Amino acid sequence: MHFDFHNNDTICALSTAPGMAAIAVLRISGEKTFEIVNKIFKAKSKHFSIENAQSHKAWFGTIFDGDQMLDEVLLTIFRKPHSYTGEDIAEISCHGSVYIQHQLFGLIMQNGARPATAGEFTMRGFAHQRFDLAQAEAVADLIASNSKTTHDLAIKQMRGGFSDKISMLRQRLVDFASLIELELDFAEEDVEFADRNEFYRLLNEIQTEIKILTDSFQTGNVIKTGIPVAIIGKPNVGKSTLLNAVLNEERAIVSEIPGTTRDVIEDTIIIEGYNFRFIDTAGLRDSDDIIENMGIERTYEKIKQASIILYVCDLANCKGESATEMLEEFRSFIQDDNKHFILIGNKIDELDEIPGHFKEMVELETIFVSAKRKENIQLIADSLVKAVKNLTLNADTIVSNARHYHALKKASEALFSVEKNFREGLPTDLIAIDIRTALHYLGSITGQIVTEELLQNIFGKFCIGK
Ligand SMILES: Nc1nc2c(ncn2[C@@H]2O[C@H](COP(=O)(O)OP(=O)(O)OP(=O)(O)O)[C@@H](O)[C@H]2O)c(=O)[nH]1
Ligand SMILES: [Mg+2]
Repeated sequence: MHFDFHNNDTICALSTAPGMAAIAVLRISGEKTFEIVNKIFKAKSKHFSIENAQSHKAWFGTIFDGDQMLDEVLLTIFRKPHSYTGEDIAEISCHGSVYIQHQLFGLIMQNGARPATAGEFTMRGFAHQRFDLAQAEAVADLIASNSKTTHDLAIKQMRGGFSDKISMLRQRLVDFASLIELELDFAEEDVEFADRNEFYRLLNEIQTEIKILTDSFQTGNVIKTGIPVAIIGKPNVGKSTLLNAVLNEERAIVSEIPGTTRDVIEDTIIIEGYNFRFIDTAGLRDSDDIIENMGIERTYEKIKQASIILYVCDLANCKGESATEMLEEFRSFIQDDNKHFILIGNKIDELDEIPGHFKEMVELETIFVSAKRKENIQLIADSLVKAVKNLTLNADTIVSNARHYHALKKASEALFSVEKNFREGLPTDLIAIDIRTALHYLGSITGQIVTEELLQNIFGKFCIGK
């Protein structure tokens, strides 16, 4: 695959999913687009001519292969530079028969186009500065998004909020770097154009911004893979029953024997558009069983990774000492500020009323349910959705792309050494190298600096036809 920005080929691909459908869309982009269309498309309207037809308008007509009519289609044209690729584009919506798709594609090839490679349309849009690299990547994320949260992330990034932020940081650094480079030009005269204190302030500000962004990566990642919700508690309290109730399927084995779940069981489910990953764990207790202990160890690992913890207790067996012990264990977990805790009082079906000591715990979010009878499960769902809204609303920009995250980390490391070297009085030319490194990494996010390898990596993952 080549990413030759100067290639003038006219490219074509099926932009809708392959296979039979009501309609299919073939997209053509490049210099010969209208010439090709002119040879195969005959508009219904007598006033239509490809030279004069208005951009961003659709035209009804017929596709001919010589004298043979292939299909009745709708042709939409976009004139450069106001198109997705920045080139002349034609989109032909034909009937979605596999035969028609195939014949039409062949016809376009015969008349001078070649098949587009994966992501080539988007790559051309990037080459013609219709959007930057982070925005192009957001297009791929948008297509891949399958829940409200991943969709929200992609839309935000596509609109460029993140790109603006990075470009702004980089521009300020560029301004400063040019002063430093100026000093290098006057090396013999030992002058300082760049005010060091102001520079430290600038470095600080940039580092703070980068830290906010890199910290948000955890949230971004969580949103992409599903918000991890760990179900924890003592053995036999009904954790697996609760998992099954939430998923609405018999996913985990349930039994009256304490220590039934030994390995971690995970499954994802979308609630109100949010992707949650539920994790059922081994009950927490002191055990002599090696396997069970391994499970308990894994449980602690999962607790660390989870964003939300559902601590389940068995209300029917939670009186006196065991209640105190349980509450202590629960309180020891909620020391962690980064997690959202919800106490689940299970097995309400076995009680006439909620025990008093739980009512006193009102400062903690507590939900009373019967996992077995699937009572009040909706309250848990509501509460989870509320918690996620808080999680995502707090951050205006969330980094969800691993490439961006690593570039930010690298930029931050370089800036760290810039400051250190400045303070230690190292020569300016050495410092300039680190500044250039930081600029390089910041620039690689939005695509101000690209390599062929990087482009290949990014666009190669796109669908063909996008
Ligand atoms: N009455 C009643 N029994 C329940 C409820 N939820 C679970 N149980 C019962 O409690 C027992 C233990 O349920 P599990 O879901 O296996 O409990 P667990 O917490 O996963 O247990 P371990 O995997 O051993 O840690 C089973 O006999 C369930 O039928 C409930 O809401 N009401
Ligand atoms: Mg279990």
